[in-house]
Amino acid sequence: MNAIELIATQLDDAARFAHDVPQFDPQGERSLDEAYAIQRASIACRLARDERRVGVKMGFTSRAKMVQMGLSDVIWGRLTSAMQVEENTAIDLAHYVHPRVEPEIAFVLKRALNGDETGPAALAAVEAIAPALEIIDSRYRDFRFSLPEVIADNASSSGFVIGGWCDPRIDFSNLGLVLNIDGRAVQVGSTAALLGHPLRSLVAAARLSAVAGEPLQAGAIVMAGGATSAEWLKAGQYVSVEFERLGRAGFYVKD
Ligand code: OOG
Ligand code: MG
Repeated sequence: MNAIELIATQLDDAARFAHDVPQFDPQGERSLDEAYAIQRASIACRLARDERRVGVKMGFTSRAKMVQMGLSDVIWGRLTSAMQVEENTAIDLAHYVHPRVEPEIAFVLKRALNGDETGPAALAAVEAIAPALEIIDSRYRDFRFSLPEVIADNASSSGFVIGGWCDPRIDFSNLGLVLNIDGRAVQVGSTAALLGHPLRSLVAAARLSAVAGEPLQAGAIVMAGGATSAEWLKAGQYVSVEFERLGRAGFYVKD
């Protein structure tokens, strides 16, 4: 096993058995190519266990998230079938290290996308958009990481919840949203926080996926990135996001 496969396996084990691992590159000295190679190898372990690739998640597409985590490059990760959490079901904290939740918008494609799409061309390939929640769970101790480390760790991707799909012809450039925990508003934001327009996140997802040799296909889900800071999850909570015009998505955390 080479160094990339070794780190990939450690991160895969950490995600699978819900334990943390020490940082392997706290100063962020590894190249981003190497970091994405670790990510690819770690996702390959999941695919070998019969999970399917279902799409892509974008990270650090809003200022709120960049500031919260202290990093400013847009990153991406791979979504697999096992990460999807059905709406209004309960997750069990035993399966996570130290999860957080953040409000996102999700796209599903009806056509494949190349790496050099314009915003309008990317929009024409969108089947539907939906209110969504991402459950992020860094595998590193204390949720602390450098840029190559978070990339290697699949951009902290852990789970995603998608609400009802909506017509993408709705103007979703600046829709208000509220993240609620147990009925209390804990974060308020707008879809405009995502690179000024969530479509820019989709265009970036198409570009980065194509560069990686895995262009986005019809049916792919794209999570556009957290519009606000993330909140810690605790036992017994009910978490929901409410979007202007798009509706809501929610899930429970087991007691
Ligand atoms: C990294 C993942 C960032 C987002 O939506 O910006 C991300 C993290 O915050 O742990 O998912
Ligand atoms: Mg996110």
